[in-house]
Amino acid sequence: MEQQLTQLEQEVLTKIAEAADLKALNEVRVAYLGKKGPITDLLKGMGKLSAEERPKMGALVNTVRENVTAQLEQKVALLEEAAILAQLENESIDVTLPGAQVRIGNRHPLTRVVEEIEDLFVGMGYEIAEGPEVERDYYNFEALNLPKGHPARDMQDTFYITEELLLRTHTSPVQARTMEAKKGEHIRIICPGKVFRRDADDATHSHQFMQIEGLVIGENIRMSDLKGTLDVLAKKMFGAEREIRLRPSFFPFTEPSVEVDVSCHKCGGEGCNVCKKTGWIEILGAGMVHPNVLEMAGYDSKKVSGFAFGIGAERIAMLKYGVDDIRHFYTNDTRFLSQFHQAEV
Ligand code: FA5
Repeated sequence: MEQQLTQLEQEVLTKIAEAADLKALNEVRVAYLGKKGPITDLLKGMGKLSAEERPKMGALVNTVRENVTAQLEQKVALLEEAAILAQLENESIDVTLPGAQVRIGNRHPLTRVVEEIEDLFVGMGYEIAEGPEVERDYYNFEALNLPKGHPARDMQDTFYITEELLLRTHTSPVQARTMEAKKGEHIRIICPGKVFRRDADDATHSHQFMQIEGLVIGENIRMSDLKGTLDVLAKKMFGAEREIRLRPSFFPFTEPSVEVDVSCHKCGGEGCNVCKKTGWIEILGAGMVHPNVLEMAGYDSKKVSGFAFGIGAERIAMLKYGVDDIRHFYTNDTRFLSQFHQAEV
């Protein structure tokens, strides 16, 4: 029996040495040390031995089992280490290889225009205001002197959510909201934001676009203040040599109302394809806040006056960067957007 045991030990140790991976090693463990393995069988057969032989053989079987177990564990450790080394080898990187190019984004041209205008006005003491894009009919129209059924509403048809709730057609409702909130205090705000109209998309129109509203309310605010402010804006956005021109216009919420043109930055006023040979380019609508609008918001129109303007942000960006189609701003074409990268860095 002793000889049988020694033979068995040799056999297992060879199998352990030969096992090439953890799976094979486990199979050896199950085959030799398992409940149905030969070592267990030997232990079971001990009953047939004499009383003197039994402890001797018992000790021997245990020694063999311990030795086999120790060898197995050692081999498991070896195989695990080899597996880790192989994995490290596979995953090793050559740090001297050139890295993958990381593409750095840049601000959208509209964001740049908006931020530039915000900076300019904040520097002149204006605060930045915000208003909801889903707006009440009251603020978008009625509080701006555009009662229900007013014909001027046709110029700004929009997307209605309910009869009283709509996507705002301009940033002017923020005028009404701010006046209402400030309860008679003086105001100097600039308000950029998205607006929506039921306009057919073409090279110069989009159903969604951006406006930047300006509003100043105080004592003795005059048309000349508006003109001076817009002159600063034109020079900042298009160059120090730019002039502005005010043309009479109509908005129900301002009186008098004007359209503001800037002298063409391409031809300097001579007339070219950009200014359609007129020497001037229209950039915004503006005017003195209508007394009805002041009164509706709780201001005394005999004591205070104000001016307001609404700039089309895309219009400014198109002129400033020579973009010929407004849709470029909204199609997310990186070939278009990446052109603004150079100017950014
Ligand atoms: C207004 O929206 C007035 N709220 C502006 C205003 C504010 C006047 C304060 C007086 C006082 P208007 O509809 O003209 O005005 O639009 C202003 C600017 O928005 C236009 O000059 C134009 O640049 C831009 N705009 C208008 N419709 C579109 C459109 N569909 N797509 C792109 N830009 C547009």
